Amino acid sequence: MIVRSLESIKGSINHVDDRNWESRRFLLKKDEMGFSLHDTIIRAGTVSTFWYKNHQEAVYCIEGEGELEDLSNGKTYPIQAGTMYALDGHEKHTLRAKTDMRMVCVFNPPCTGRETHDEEGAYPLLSEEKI
Ligand code: 9YT
Repeated sequence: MIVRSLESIKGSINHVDDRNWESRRFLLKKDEMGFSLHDTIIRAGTVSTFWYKNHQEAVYCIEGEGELEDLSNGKTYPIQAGTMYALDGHEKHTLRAKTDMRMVCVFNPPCTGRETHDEEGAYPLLSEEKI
């Protein structure tokens, strides 16, 4: 069994800080669960375009509000605490955060640890990396 607290992840190697967001990564590939689990804050006022070509991602918003735009068809969706979206088609998308948004994210295949977005908004498919 694996038991981890957010407090133990804050400030560790599994706390990844990027310009528009910070990600506290609870479970990674090396945990061998078949997915990774992240607690992410998207910063208020930021606009981010992501395109997970190599991953599927489900995102459950538990705090804050913003807007999601599916760039494959131009549709927009309000996102607030209690709303989930799943990128089952690897959709390129833009997230506009009105407030800080706290998101619980699951990635398949799992992230290995230190991924940040490349210039296209994707995470590379990294090989197994024991940190
Ligand atoms: C919602 C989203 O995709 N945020 C970017 C960060 C990512 N979820 C992560 O690595 O936690």
